[in-house]
Amino acid sequence: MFIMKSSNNISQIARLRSPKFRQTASNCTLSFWYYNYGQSVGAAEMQLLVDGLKQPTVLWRTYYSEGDQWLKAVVQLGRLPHPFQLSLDKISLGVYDGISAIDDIVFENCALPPPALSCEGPNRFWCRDTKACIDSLLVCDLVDNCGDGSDEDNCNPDLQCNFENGLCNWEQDVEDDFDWIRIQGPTPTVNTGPLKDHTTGTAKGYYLYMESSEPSQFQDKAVLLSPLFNPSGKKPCIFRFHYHMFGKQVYKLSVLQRVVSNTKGWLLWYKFGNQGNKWIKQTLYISSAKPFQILVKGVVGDGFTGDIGLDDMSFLGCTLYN
Ligand SMILES: [Ca+2]
Ligand SMILES: [Ca+2]
Ligand SMILES: [Ca+2]
Repeated sequence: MFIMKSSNNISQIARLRSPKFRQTASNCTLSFWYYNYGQSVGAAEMQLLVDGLKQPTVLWRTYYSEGDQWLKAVVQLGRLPHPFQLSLDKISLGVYDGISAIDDIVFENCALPPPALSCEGPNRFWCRDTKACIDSLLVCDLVDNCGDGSDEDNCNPDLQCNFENGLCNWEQDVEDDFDWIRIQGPTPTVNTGPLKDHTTGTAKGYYLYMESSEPSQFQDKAVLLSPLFNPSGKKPCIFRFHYHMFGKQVYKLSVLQRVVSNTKGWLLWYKFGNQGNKWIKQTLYISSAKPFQILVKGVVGDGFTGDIGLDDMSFLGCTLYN
């Protein structure tokens, strides 16, 4: 499928609509090949149109000529429980010629998990309606892995935050350089940051991000503080979170643990640099003989394409300290 732009059609939009799809599973991705070449070929974007949602969600964008070549785009769709359509929009710009084309649109891992005849063992969870047998580490992690929501039923709201209504029981540190920002849709700078949140996979959902543009400076830090937890018992306390580190100048995200007698804390995990335009889940096991707190620290890189996103943070097997 292709569009050829010539000098007599300025500022016209061509729109290709997909068939309607019913739903997708939590690991669903969409990939396609595209071509966008010409002196002023202009921009193209793919939008997600969800039933009952007025606002479209931008899934992918190309802004200008990318040379005489086909390139592959991979888009994370995740769990979409409502019917939806995709819309590919070609936005013409300028007066010279250009060609935009698309081919080989593929959905992967989008079917709901298959039913199991039985589901035994201490680390398994049997889904209520889909009868899928999933890892118990996926219970109460704010992702509908079952496809019927049963792994996210009866969870303690004090142990999870999807940022849809604020920071829950997390807090901004006041001894760092700046704060995490709660936002919907894309971050203000192009070619960095998420286009959508992780919970809903649409422009309606909220997430936190660390702004790397002015007035932030190289190595400025923004720290988010968890509530206090009781010492872990025989089993460790499990912390799950989703991060997004996309942009050439993305610097560092780290997770620390601290207790009252060691307020600087110690490093549990870190990640450096660009990880691609996708949300990634991380699971950490935490042991502590004393009441403890978790710190999530973002550090600004040397440039403005360094936005970092956070969403869907949850704890399993942990209890709040009063
Ligand atoms: Ca889950
Ligand atoms: Ca702060
Ligand atoms: Ca969210």
